[in-house]
Amino acid sequence: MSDCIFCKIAAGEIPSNKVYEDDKMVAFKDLEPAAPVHVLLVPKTHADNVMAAEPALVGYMLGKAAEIAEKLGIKESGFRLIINTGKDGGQTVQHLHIHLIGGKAMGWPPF
Ligand code: DGP
Repeated sequence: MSDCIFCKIAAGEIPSNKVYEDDKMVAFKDLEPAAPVHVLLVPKTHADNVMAAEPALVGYMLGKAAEIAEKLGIKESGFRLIINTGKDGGQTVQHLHIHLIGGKAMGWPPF
C-alpha cells in the first residue's frame, strides 16, 4: 500500500533500526520502546491485521520471533509477543506487526 508506513519501512524507503531481514519480513526497533528490548516484526506484503494475513506467514513470523529473541539475548530470560488487533486491541498502525518485548520482568494482566 502506497501510504502505509510499515510497507515503506519494509521496503527500505523509510529508515529504521533493522535487527533482522529476509525475503518475507523485517524486524526493527520500535520508535517508542515499552521495554529495554522492543522490536516489531513486519511482513513485506501488506495485510491490515492478523486476520487478513496468510496463516502460514503468521506462523513463519512467530518462528522467526523465537530466533530473533535469541539473537537479541532474551531467549533465556523470556519475552512477550503481542499482536494488537483493531480498535479495542490498541492497533495504531494498520499493517500486521508482532511486538517482541523483553529485557525486563513484566506483569499480567497487561492493562
Ligand atoms: P500498535 O499500537 O500495535 O499498532 O503499535 C504500533 C507501534 O509502531 C508503536 O509501538 C510505535 C511503532 N511505530 C509507529 N510508527 C513507527 C515508525 O515510523 N518507526 C518505528 N520504528 N516504529 C513506529
